[in-house]
Amino acid sequence: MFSKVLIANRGEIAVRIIRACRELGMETVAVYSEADRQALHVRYADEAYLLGPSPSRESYLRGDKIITIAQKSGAGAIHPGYGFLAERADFAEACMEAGLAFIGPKPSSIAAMGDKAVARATVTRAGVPVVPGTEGEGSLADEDLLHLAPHIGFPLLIKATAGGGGKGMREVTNLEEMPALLISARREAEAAFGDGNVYLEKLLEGARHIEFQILADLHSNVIHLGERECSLQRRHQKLLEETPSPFVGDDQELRKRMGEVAVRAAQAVGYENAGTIEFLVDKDKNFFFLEMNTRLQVEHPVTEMVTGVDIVKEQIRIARGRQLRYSQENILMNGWAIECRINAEDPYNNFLPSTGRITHSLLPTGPGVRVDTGVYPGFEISPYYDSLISKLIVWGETRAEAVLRMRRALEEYKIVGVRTNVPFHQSLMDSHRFMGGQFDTRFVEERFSIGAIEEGKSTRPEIAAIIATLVAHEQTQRAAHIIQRNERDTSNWKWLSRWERLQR
Ligand code: MV4
Repeated sequence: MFSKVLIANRGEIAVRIIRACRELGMETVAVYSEADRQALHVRYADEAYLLGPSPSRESYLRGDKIITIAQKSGAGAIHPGYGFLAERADFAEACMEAGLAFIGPKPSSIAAMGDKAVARATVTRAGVPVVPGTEGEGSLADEDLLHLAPHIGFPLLIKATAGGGGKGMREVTNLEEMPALLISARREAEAAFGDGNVYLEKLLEGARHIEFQILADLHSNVIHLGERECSLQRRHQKLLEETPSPFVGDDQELRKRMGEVAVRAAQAVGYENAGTIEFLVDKDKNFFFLEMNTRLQVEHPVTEMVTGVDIVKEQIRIARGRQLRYSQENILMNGWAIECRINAEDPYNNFLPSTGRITHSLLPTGPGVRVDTGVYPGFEISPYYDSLISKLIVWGETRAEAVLRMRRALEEYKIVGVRTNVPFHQSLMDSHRFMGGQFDTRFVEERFSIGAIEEGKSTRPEIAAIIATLVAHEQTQRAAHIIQRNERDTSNWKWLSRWERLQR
């Protein structure tokens, strides 16, 4: 049985996994690229090995090198984190062949869920509802798809079977425009995944994106840890996640039904370890399986905050053959958690990635605040990887308390040297619709404008009124004084000069 884990990842998630290993008394091995010589995960691990040049293809995607390093260092297991090699069935297989435990699901589960058409067919057989669309696992020619489309009805979506994350997805409003869209969808899918296969689904408009966290051990025990609301996205990148979903709210009956269906979907592929079932939920609370993510997810901390389960430690215990420490009845959701993804990008310039050295930073702390970060002052943000630099997670007894706590934490958070999307999140916290929990997957792109709120310093009294309403609605006086919130300058530059004066 392994007691040393190689973490095949970087950034905040590598640090998160190292922490879980440390708490379990396990040794850790980091791997890093040239751009990451000074990275936090390298400093936190017991040992660290250089993989190669900065581009992912030559470093974090080099499964062969990673397996060799694991063997050389005496690690008995590999945790892939998310992204990179996490959902590559061939890598999971290669680990097993090399005598290493892959801390994740079986290769066959990854493969079955990785092909979205196979996943649809597999869960359908298990009685899980899917969005109406093409059936079966085989690839369909354009001719067949054009014939099936009117039976499914418009508007519909062309989706890549190898896809996920919206790549190769096209909205089709009528049959006439469909041939051209099929060509461009296939071309995009071929370029992104080396597989131009597509399928069709009816477009669900105004739906919410709600996912369930699954844990499954090697002894056929499968449970869910409740849902996460993930509708706030921009270009298929999630920006904020929360649990419970304001849409599910206190409808325990809906949560129970969705949770049971999520468990059934996981069981359909003999799932082991941590995974996530994504659903689309329409305004009438009809829900449909969308896809399964066969990995630990970025947003797992919100679930940890309300359930008290350390998902990463549970993943490691599962891989060691232990029984789940919880049964479904033991899982209770307490309070509310929200996560803001802090990205090094400019929200005032089309979210353009921002690179450079972080010269100063001050992290929010205090009651109910958690920051999972992969950076520190002095670290240089390179252009090679995604722009996520940290995750700000807050917990509150109620949604109102969590929102107010997030506003407070965002105000405390100071990052100097790169631009971040902190102002975007601050605007979001000021938005009526967010406060009211009234948003769907189109909200950020179609209805939300950071500029509108930025100009509107005069909206403060209005915001105060919303908070007051929210607080009154939850029948608590707790945070009532916040409505007299000062007009404070939150500019990082002012803060920096103040900080520098104090240093002298
Ligand atoms: C959908 C959908 C509506 N109807 N499928 C987006 C990425 C991938 N995980 C699946 N996604 C969606 N699939 C049907 N049949 C809505 C989404 C979707 C979405 C679509 C456009 C813009 C933003 C979105 C955010 C979340 C989900």
